[in-house]
Amino acid sequence: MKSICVMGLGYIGLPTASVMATNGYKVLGVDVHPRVVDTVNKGNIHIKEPGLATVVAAAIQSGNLRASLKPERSEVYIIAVPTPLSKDHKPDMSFVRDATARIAPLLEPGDLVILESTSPPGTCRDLLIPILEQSGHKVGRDLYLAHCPERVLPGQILREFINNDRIIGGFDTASAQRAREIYASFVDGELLLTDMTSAEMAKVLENTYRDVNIALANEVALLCEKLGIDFWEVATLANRHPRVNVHQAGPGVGGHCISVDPWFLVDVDPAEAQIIRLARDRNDGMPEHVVRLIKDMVGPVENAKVAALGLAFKGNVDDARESPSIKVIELLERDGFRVAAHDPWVKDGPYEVQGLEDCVQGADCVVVLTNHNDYKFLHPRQVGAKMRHRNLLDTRNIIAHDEWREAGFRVRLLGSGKGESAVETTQAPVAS
Ligand code: SAJ
Repeated sequence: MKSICVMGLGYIGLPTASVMATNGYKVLGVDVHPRVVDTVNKGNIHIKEPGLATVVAAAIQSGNLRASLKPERSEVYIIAVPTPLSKDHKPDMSFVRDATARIAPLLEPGDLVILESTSPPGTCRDLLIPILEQSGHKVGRDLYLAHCPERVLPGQILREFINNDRIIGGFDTASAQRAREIYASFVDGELLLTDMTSAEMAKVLENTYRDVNIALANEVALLCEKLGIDFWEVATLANRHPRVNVHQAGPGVGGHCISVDPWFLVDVDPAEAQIIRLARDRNDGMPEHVVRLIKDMVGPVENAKVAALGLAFKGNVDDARESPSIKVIELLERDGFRVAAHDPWVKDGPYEVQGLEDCVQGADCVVVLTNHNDYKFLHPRQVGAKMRHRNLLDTRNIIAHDEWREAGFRVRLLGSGKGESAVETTQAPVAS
């Protein structure tokens, strides 16, 4: 099989299309946004991801990758479009439905359709098959179908794309084998074969596992604040147990995956999915807690200003989708604070960013919301010189607190009840 049509040229579709093109496949990348299609056809990229620009440029130069607004006849179709949530936390499958409907008329016997988008368990069976079979061809008899969920970490997509083990869930064994052949040509990790619905569930479970564990970390962090002890120290100690992996507390869970996928399981059966639901609520409540900590530090100051450092949902990426930072800023503004934001990565985010100096100018509190590496190297004296009051709230435990205290800052660390007289804390190992 040599020709592949990839539906969706986003964080997953674009790396997928370009890596496949550099591995000898003839790839057509399809996107509904003309700007994306133009950018890719020029060998450029519209998202920031280390190493991606080089691969896309090479793929276009090789002549194996083209982008278009419309799908064309191919032997393999890969669907890599978003699966967001609607307002009431229900899975919004409209992008998957549309992409499937657009390829259905092109299908011929022997074709393989692969769903890569993270989807609620049952999607291939209940949503894709009926649409694909409108072509007049039957899955299992004429068509092959598989769910091969992506598992890559934003910021390390290309490395993980090649190295991670990959789940291949087939409609039947023949479908799984066909899909395996495609991925075997560029994946170094193991290819794990199963059925479609198990693959869907395994992928959603991975992110739910992480969400529930982050919620546990956040909950214990709040308890530590109450007890006057330090979560980060406690987590480091607990993690010395060989079978324990306490995750990191923080301002909440963002991104397009971990804060979204658990709802797919709540949707299956809200009465059963109790722990999953509670974990979502705990993590979604963290921005409120951050605002409480800020208010506590700043006190009653006229026209108070907060400098919010970091809009991205996690360190060293340019993605502010579902970012807890945005929620913190909205809550602060709701409560009458002036807020200025800084982010060295996010350029076209949902909130305007300023240079660091303008951001901290006249501020009454600096709050570190994202664990960008840049923030580890801030100069507290330079920052402090611009501020009205020297307050620092670190929600990620990435700041050298003693240096900031020496520069005259009152420092608070989310999850630590040790307050300003805190003894040195040890950095908890990053849960990755
Ligand atoms: N976070 C914490 N504490 C932690 C770990 C993360 O508060 O201990 C926060 C982060 O700051 C961020 C959010 O959680 O706001 C999610 O970040 P992440 O790095 O854990 O995950 P994502 O959303 O970038 O990528 C995840 C990955 N899934 C897992 O690690 C199980 C990735 O492999 C998936 O491919 C991706 O979701 C996806 O697309 O599903």
